[in-house]
Amino acid sequence: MDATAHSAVQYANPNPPQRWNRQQVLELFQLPFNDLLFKAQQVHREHFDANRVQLSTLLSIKTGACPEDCAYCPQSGHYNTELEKEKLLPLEPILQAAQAAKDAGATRFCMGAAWRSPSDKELPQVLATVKAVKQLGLETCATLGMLKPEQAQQLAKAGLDYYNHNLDTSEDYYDQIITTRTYQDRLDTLEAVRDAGMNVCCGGIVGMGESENDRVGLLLTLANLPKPPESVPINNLVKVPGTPLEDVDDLDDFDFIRTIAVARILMPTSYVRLSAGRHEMNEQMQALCFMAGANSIFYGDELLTTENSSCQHDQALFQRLGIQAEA
Ligand code: SAM
Ligand code: DTB
Ligand code: SF4
Repeated sequence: MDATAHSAVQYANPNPPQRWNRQQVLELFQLPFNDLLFKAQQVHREHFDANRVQLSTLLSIKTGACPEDCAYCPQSGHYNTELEKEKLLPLEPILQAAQAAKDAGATRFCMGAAWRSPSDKELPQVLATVKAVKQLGLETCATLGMLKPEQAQQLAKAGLDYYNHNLDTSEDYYDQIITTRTYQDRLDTLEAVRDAGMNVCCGGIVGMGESENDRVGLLLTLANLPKPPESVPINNLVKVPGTPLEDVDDLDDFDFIRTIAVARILMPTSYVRLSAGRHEMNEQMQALCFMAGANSIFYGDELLTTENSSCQHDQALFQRLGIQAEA
């Protein structure tokens, strides 16, 4: 089928959620680059101001010694990445970081913990932290691992606006990357988050040696969730020495940009976040990602444990591109 004709029909009615099939998604990936970018930019402009980007700032509130074996992750206790481990941070330094993020222009503050799932002992401290961060006038986001439905409800009640839990890759490639939790575990957590009424932030990582078919599978699963995630982080693998993926081949830059463009087309009303890996990208590459429909970034000198493009650098880039930060 001609992908252009098909998707034109779909764009006409983005409500109720669209259902995509594998062939349609593959056809999008295989469009000539300029056609794909043009289409993505059209979809983007139907739903968003094309010159506005949302800023989220990350903080690792509990670092390292994670029992999971995610092959990309510097915080897994299974690998020696010479990371400085840290217990759950007390409220005060978290609030200071949140205030600094707000002062620098971020609208959302995302707290990450290297847990398989939050313990009953530690969750109350996180709930109090979420409440306090929200009182600063920031949107709140957390990524704490798997959640049971009751835990998701407690977080929602504390005022958590977004929960980040990524599918990371396709179901087919998944067991090459993580063995300590299943794809279904991830889908169950996403369901618990949805049922609790929070916004879902869910995406994945590319550049982990996966095939184009795996990138198709990841985006297809995301777009066909009962409701597409409000926020879709697309990470380009940050290769950390000591992790099993430290020497994996780079993904072709154009294939990364294509992944952003296809995400934009499949999930027209979602924020697509140009996420980890930005520090390793030049300005032209980032500009093409914005052209392809990315409209959110992680903003701050650090991601969780690795370097991010600096705030200063990002502000200069926005200035050069005429991009405004969402207020
Ligand atoms: N432990 C929690 C979990 O995995 O659900 C939350 C924190 S975890 C670090 C959040 C996400 O960061 C992962 O799902 C993965 O997508 C991303 N991530 C971690 N290490 C990365 C890396 N080296 N490069 C790119 N993305 C990475
Ligand atoms: C997401 O998709 N990417 C962020 C956030 N969600 C939590 C994390 C990226 C981590 C990159 C490696 C690090 O800094 O430890
Ligand atoms: Fe642990 Fe999350 Fe890293 Fe996996 S991605 S090892 S669960 S911190």
